[in-house]
Amino acid sequence: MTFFEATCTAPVNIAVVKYWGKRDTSLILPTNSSLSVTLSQDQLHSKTTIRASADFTSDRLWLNGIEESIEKNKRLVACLRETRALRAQIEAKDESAPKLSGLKIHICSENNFPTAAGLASSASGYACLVYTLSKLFELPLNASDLSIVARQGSGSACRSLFGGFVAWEMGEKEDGSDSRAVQVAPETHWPDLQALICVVSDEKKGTSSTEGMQLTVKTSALLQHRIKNVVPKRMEEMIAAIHNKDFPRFAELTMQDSNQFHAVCLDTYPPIFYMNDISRAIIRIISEYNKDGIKAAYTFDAGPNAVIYAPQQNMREIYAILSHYFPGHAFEDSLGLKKNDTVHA
Ligand code: 2P0
Repeated sequence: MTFFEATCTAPVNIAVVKYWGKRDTSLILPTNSSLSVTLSQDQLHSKTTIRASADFTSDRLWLNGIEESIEKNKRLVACLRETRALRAQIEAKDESAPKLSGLKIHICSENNFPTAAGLASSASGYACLVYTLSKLFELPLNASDLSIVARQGSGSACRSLFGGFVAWEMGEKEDGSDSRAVQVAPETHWPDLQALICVVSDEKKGTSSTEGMQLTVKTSALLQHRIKNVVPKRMEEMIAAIHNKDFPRFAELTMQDSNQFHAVCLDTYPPIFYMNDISRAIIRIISEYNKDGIKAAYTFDAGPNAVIYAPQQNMREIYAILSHYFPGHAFEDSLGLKKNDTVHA
């Protein structure tokens, strides 16, 4: 059997200025810009292998070893359509280029962390899918161009095309051609910053991000205030804090943005609750720890799990404090920018 094959990995990213809301649900254009930190892919990553062959009779997909339908997944279909069209342009220009755009493909993708744990599996998954397709088809696109395709798989995926500190610029155009990810600072910029993942629950979340955010767009007046009056200035301040490696300011902005994201969820009608009692206990513990000066930042996404950002020197202490309050739980391997830990609470 003759075949063409590519295998790649892509990392998880955790937002410090959150994306929540779409102005266009099919192109996945957001209502505000966002900014995230990409974690090291040494521990948390998606890995995808894609093979194209004239012997295949249909496109097929396996996620974590289980076959899933491609046709039912409009977003995956969009990523395939876009990358095949780009490949077809190459083949039209260069007679000698192998005719890959017309071949059926088989996709195998897996995460080395629990998909249901709400740890941004769609972000690393779609970033990995699009990056692997670009390698298979030898597309002459940079990471920012590819982020436009990955965004159509899952919004947050566009930020996982880069390491380090990454902004997703919302853009203004209707066709989405300026809604893309850009690197604010590389992964080498702030090695002292670490991330601790606290797994509060590995159950699948009740309200999916995709459904939840559109209910927020429809019903929340607070979201309109956030979009217009808060995020534009916060993006600028966050970028400055990152460039200056100003941890107290970075931490304050991160916690405020997490708080406002969850306030916007509460302002949705009917309200959406992502945090639970343990999440709120973690907020109280970190707030108490920061009483005499900011030494750590918490952030929560669309689920109860916490991510704690802190300078390396504080991480052992934070780990010890959280283990004290949530004893008897398994501690998993280190993860992160240089090294993070997972606390099961
Ligand atoms: C973020 N989240 O910025 C925010 C914070 C969750 C809370 O991006 O519909 O899975 O696929 O574009 O990307 C989760 O939303 O939603 C998310 P879709 P996605 O990381």
